[in-house]
Amino acid sequence: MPLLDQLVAAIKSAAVEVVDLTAVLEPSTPIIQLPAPFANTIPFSLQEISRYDERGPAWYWNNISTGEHTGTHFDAPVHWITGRDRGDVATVPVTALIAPAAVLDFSAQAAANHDFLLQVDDIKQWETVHGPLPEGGWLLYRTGWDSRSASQREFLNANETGPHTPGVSVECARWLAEEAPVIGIGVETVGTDAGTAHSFDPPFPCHAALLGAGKFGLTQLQNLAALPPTGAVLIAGPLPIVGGSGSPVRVLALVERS
Ligand code: 23J
Ligand code: MN
Repeated sequence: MPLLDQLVAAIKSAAVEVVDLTAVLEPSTPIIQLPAPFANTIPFSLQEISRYDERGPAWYWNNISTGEHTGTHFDAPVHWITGRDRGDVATVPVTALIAPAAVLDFSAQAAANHDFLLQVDDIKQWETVHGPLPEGGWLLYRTGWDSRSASQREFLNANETGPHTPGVSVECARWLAEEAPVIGIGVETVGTDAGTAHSFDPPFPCHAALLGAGKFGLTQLQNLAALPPTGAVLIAGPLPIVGGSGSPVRVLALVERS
């Protein structure tokens, strides 16, 4: 049977499961909140154009308002100053949008320490068990943070000292950018950097290093718990916004069930 017929049959029989990793978009979908004096993104919303009424008797449609970085979204290299001469979200090669994924589970560590930072040694330790990170694929960083995504307050987890959400150390961000074979990192949190990363040197190292190296970010992923450590294939569909720094994205994973 041709390969694609095999794939279609496998999806139909559930030998290949399709797992949705995307948060729904609605006005309550969590968004990042940067401190003053920085400008912030808007939440998602619908503005009704017509709904089977005098404005359009047989049709319902809306305009949408959203930030590029609202909900489950894709960070393109040009999002950060280190990637300012690199690609916008419309230039991401389609081959990057269907790619293998490794899933590294640090949900226990993140539950015990909301400021947990992934280290190079954590990844190397994982590789001794599961093999190398996938060439041309994604590192998906599971922290259990998706269980908080119904509440902006729980998701951002801020107190008087700012947000407290797990992330990546400065050294690990550089290693992912310069040495790891992956095209990007996907996280469950509101951004690829830790909640406290504004105070790191450099600030927001995941954004600075990965986007500066022409790599990508995926945020606010859900259901990573349903994926195996290796073998899943990610399908990510950011909108090709010309000049865009990112886009809301539908992310699906294909998982072979034996
Ligand atoms: C702008 C400034 C800082 C950060 C972010 C955006 C994001 O996390 C994002 O969505 O890319 S940390
Ligand atoms: Mn972003």
